[in-house]
Amino acid sequence: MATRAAAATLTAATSSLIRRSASLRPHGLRVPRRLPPQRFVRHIASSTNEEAAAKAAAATADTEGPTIFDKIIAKEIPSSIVYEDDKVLAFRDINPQAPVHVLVIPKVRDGLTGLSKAEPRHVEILGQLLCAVKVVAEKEGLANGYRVVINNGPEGCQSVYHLHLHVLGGRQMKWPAG
Ligand code: DGP
Repeated sequence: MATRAAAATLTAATSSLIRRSASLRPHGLRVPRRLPPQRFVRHIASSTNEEAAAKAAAATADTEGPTIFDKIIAKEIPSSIVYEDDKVLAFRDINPQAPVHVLVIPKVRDGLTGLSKAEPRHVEILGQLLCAVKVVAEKEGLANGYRVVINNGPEGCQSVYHLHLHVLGGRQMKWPAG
């Protein structure tokens, strides 16, 4: 009996809470239903191929091991170099996402498999990479603007574990980025 009374009180309290929260919502604004965890995971997994490839790469790769960029730096495989100095190399992306798509990388990785690995000792090279981006943008004639992207980790769609800045330009960018 006592249990039934307690349950009734609880139901009444819950209904009142739901009514109150509904009245707090701005008129006409529908609050999205939260996806249960499993459906949320499936939703993420079923997105783009790039996302799946990045996740697979991160799961199977030895992110500390050499990457394709080491071969590009050593000029063992060809690339279209846009800018080079003693610390930085900039070359065209093999899979361009814009009329201009250049990757700017440190010649020595020094633990910078991704931006999340940055430490105080990397401050100088990080600044040099950004300065190189500016030079690349000027060389490529991107006077009307451009975008600089760093993908970090599986959810950032990173596929090569050697820090690199994407310089994208030559078309109107959209926001928010996908
Ligand atoms: P990310 O997904 O942010 O890790 O970007 C890696 C980029 O590297 C990707 O846009 C394609 C590019 N890439 C991969 N392999 C090569 C290559 O052999 N040559 C060149 N030029 N770019 C490459």
